[in-house]
Amino acid sequence: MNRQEAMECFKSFPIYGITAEAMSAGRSNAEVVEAMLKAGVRFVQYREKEKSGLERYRECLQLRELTRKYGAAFLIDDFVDLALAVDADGVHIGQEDLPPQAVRKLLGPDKVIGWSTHGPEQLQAANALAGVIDYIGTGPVYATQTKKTAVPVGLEYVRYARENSLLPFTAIGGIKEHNLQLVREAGADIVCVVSEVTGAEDVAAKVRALADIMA
Ligand code: 3NM
Repeated sequence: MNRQEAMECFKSFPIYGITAEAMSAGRSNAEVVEAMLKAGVRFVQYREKEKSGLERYRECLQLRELTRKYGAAFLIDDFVDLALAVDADGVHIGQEDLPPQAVRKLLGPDKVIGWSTHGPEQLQAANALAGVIDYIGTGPVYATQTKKTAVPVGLEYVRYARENSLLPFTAIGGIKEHNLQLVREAGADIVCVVSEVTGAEDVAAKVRALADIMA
């Protein structure tokens, strides 16, 4: 799929899926991702910072095949080379990674770039890069074990993004079934819910329950 089609996937379902094998109750990323896809997730990010390059590559080949089968977009966290090698639909980068312009140069014009932002100043920088990047992450809304060093920015930043972002955004960080309604009310149309989904006993049922709250 092209960049525009991938962004249509981003907007087409309220739950953005991210892998976290260490928090997947012993299941493989492929198993968890397939359950997400069956429940309607259309935008999946591979995020595994601790594995070897070879392990990541092998796993992404498998996930690329799986996401294609379900018509879902597939993004890679951080690794531009890996994204190119497996023909992913784009890359998600953080504030400490290669700058968006450099990533765009490497990826060319037809891939999605997502950028994590953690406050108004970074959101304004993202606005200035509209066209280079396609969407932003806004978080962490709440404290999270998935990214321990990150300082929570609260619902206030979700409200700020709703009012000020020129780009589509996804709220992230510590979002659970029990606080999702508040995140939605603060203005998020799309949410990344990582450990609450990957660690759920029934991943597909959890995704459906979250999507119902967002509906
Ligand atoms: N990025 P959970 S917070 C991967 O704020 C990530 O940019 C964040 O995991 C950011 O849903 C986060 O398990 C972790 O809290 C989200």
